[in-house]
Amino acid sequence: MRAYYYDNLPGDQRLPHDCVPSKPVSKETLDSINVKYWTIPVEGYETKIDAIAKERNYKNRDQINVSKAAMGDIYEEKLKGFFAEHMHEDEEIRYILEGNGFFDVRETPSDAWIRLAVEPGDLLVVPAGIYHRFTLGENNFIRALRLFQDEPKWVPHNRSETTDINPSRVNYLKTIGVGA
Ligand code: KMT
Ligand code: NI
Repeated sequence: MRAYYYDNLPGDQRLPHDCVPSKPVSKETLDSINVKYWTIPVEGYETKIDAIAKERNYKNRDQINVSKAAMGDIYEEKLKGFFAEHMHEDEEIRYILEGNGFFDVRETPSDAWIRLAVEPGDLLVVPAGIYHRFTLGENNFIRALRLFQDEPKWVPHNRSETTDINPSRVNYLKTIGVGA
């Protein structure tokens, strides 16, 4: 998984939006905002994912196929929802099986966007309370496993003054050592 600062230039969200020259983001920087990732080969992934789910106490999972063919009429609307800056109240794991895309996560306190280019085999832990968004890449397709600790609370809370004081957000800021 490549991580770099988003260029903030207008244009198609599906393009890489890498700066020129690129500004790579280190694992330490990702650690500082509590974003964890690792790579697990897709071939035979089941055993390893099962072990991680067990170790981190994840009880539920589903598969999401983001493409026009799989989603039909709700495709455009879903894509818009994914790309609106939001947070979730629970930690969630994404494991990419096919296709590709970009998760943009906010660095705090700078508020800069960090772009995570995900591809098959990438496993990403999205901490509760982090502001983020998602877009497909240019091939318009991704298939991913979504792992949830408890019941899938698949509710995105779009960033606002209300989410700034959401307990999950406040707790996230405390975890990364940034005063709310
Ligand atoms: C999110 O949290 O926005 C998503 O999980 C997007 C779709 S998963 C490929
Ligand atoms: Ni989300």
